[in-house]
Amino acid sequence: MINRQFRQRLGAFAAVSSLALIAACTQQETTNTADTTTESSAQSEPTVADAQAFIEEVEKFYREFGEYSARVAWVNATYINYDTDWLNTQVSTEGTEAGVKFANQAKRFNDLELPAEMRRKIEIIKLGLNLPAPERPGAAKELSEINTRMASTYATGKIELDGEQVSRVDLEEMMGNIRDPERLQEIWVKWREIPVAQNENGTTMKEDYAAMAAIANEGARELGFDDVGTMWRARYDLPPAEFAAETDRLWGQVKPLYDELHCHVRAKLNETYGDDVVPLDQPIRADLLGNMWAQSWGNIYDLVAPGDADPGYDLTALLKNNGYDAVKMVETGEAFFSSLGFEPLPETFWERSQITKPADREVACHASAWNLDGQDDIRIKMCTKVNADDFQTVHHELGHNYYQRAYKDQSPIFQGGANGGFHEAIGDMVALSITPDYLQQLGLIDQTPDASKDVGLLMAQALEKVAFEPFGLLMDKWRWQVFSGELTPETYNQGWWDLREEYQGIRPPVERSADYFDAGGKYHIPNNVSYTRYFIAHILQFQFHKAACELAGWEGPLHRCSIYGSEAVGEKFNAMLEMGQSKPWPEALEAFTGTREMDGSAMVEYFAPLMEYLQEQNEGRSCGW
Ligand code: X8Z
Ligand code: ZN
Repeated sequence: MINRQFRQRLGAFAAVSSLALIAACTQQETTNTADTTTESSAQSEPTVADAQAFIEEVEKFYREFGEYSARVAWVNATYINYDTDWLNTQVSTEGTEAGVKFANQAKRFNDLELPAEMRRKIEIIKLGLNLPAPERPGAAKELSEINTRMASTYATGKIELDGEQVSRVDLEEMMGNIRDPERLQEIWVKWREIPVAQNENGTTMKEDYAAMAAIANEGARELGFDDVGTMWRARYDLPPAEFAAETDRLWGQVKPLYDELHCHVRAKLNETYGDDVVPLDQPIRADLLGNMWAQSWGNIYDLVAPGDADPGYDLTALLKNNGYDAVKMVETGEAFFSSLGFEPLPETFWERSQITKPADREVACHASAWNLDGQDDIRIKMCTKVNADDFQTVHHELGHNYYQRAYKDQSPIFQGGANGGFHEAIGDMVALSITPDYLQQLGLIDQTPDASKDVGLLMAQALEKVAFEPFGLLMDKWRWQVFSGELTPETYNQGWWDLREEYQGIRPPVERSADYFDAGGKYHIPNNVSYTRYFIAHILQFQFHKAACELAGWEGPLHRCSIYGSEAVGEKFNAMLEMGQSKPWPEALEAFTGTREMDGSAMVEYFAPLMEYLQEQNEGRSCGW
């Protein structure tokens, strides 16, 4: 959830201007300068020294008040109530106002020739806000109120099952374990009532979302972008249209693998549930794939396992039977990073993280990683359960924390991932090394399965990683359409299901009317976290893994490679991490992998033995939907 932190770091800017007289003067002064520049060319041309002074002012705000806003956001996310929502709205309003002001001021330097590093800082400042507000009075506050309300509605959402209120983390677990289609459908449908239920403000998340899109678009246009979607796509060191084409190119590389997986999974589900529930010529019912959003399918491994190639262990059971609790899961993740040569996590990580769900208050359970002071106050916030999914997520979140700490000496403007996909790929890349050999080293299994079990190992992995890609792509395709105006509140839901069918080949278990807002049932929509980052991360993590395995001297198949214990990999990895976003991402990619292109072929290579198996299995089946 890096993006939210970035927003909150911006949220800190304006706090200074409202706190100190000197800062208020600064604010006034800079506002005047910006106004005069746009209104009249009589103002003297800005110089490199002016740009330097401006950058230093922005950096000072980041440093001094990033911490303040991050601490408010942390308290809000780990103790949701009326007051912390109020505080968060306040800080976020101030941050948005300051971010808009700085983005506008940065435009003064558009035509000025600047050294590359300064030019990059100016461009990042212009793109700094996740959701810009227009400058008209009250707009930033309204936007912040809407966003806090949507985040709270999602985080505190519960449904009634058999007379009991059940929260999302428990529902997620149920979607993974239950095999009764009627029960799955019940949970699936009830969860999607939340985005259309009236909140205490008398609105629904769907209405709030439409209002958010209108205000943020107005803000984006004032900053010179077509809409918010264009602004989000502009963060990848490429023209926005080229970036969209780049994601389509990457999808084209892995789609053949997805299509084979889809065909096989549908056939196996048909064996379990029969023709009525899983017709062989239709998209797959979204509630049967072991996940609330059908985004990754690892939980139905047992239904699709290749009988003669099953590796014979279940990571969830291994963790449970070996006395792992949430803290031990995190310690195990830390030990992996330590084996690569990274410093241990600070004491404060253990004191201040939220590792399990507190019993007595509302919290945002969606996992995230934070750096509260831009230095060493790193933490995770999870509601960890002892299972394979959360073991993966622990590594994912720690990846964020180690990245944050690696780039802490960069200018605060450069404290971010080389692109959003890099930030999401670090921990996942490490988790690709949770191989049978590694589990044996941990003492979780006695013997490693032989090569005849590779297809089973790869199937489990593909259900997580390959199944994810079309979802990873369509989340923002949908938002790009919303922000561009191609979709309106009347067509939000139809547009959502059109994309779900086109890319994922899934369908809702029951007909969904235009009144619903099914996209809103996924965390990143009410929380405005862009999602293409995860699509990119799934490509990058295999590229990183391949480069790391080569560096470690591994000669076997990629899926059996574990970089555990390789300090040589750690050193080179760190060289990429400590760059933060100080250079265009191709340079960071090159520093670690030797190539400047994102490329799905490492993922395709990783799964090649499974592809062969799937093609054999699918022979004679009619695939597609
Ligand atoms: O949101 C996350 C992380 C936090 S950045 C837990 N992920 C996406 C999701 O849960 O939908 C990781 C995988 C995709
Ligand atoms: Zn993440």
